[in-house]
Amino acid sequence: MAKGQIVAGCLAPHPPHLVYADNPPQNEAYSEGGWETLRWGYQRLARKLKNIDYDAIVIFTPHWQTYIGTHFLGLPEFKSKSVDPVFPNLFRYNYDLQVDVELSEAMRDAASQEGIITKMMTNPDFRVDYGTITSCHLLNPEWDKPIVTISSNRNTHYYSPEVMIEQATALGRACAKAIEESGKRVVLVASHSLSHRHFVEEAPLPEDMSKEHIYNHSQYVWDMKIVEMMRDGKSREVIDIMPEFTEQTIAETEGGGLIWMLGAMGFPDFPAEIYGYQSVIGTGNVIACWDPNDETREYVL
Ligand code: 2X7
Ligand code: FE2
Repeated sequence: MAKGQIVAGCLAPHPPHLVYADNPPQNEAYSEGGWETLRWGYQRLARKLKNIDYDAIVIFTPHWQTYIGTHFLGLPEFKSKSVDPVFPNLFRYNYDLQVDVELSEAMRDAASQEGIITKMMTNPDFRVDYGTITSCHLLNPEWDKPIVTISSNRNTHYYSPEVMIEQATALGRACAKAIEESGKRVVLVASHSLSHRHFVEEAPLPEDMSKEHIYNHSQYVWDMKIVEMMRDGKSREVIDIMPEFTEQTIAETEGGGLIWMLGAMGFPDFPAEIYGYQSVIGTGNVIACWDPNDETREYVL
């Protein structure tokens, strides 16, 4: 059997506003559009993924928060309605998704061997979080690949950003080992924004783009610094400054997704493809992809 491999790693932000703006049949809310820079960037990345041969998407989300250990989806199908607790007016999404349980269990076993506390989610009534749904919907609107969701255990808050870096790197290493042994070709997804200060009052029309802008200039400068390092292939340096970045901009990197993904990919030193940057209710969001294949890696933006 050929060794399995990670065929792409995506940083895929999940503001539910992007699904709302797209008006897919699964979502109950109706919009007049909005946030096109991010949505068009997602469409371009989705087209790229269509041309890659892969078996499953493995996604790490900060909106499935587990305080004791790391949990993995553990049933072949989850079907329900995902409602954003903060934006139920925008996101009430009916999903019916397939899970690669074999891969999920293999990653869980490998993580356990690294000393990480783990658990499989086998409650059929479990509601999959909106982070998973939003990023997966935008990367693969056809939902024609099985997924695995990995929860975020709250090391940054429970201990410190440094402990999160250690633990999420170990988890990434374990997942990479399991993927290699599985013989499968896998797309990794870190589902989160960058800077995360945001407005607390919604515009009367949420998609009114005359009201959308970054929350403050300093978090924009921080985001641009991170994006520049990604473009320059400095993924280790991104991790090195992450504790300070996370503290200064209350960044959603605190959940560990980007650390996990870059760790699984061995902290790539090739440039990330950048597909777009835009604010959503003041948060900073970049869509990026690390393509380990020198022949298909592109200079997108
Ligand atoms: O979860 C989110 C997010 N990360 C960013 C912006 C808006 C809403 O929800
Ligand atoms: Fe979020």
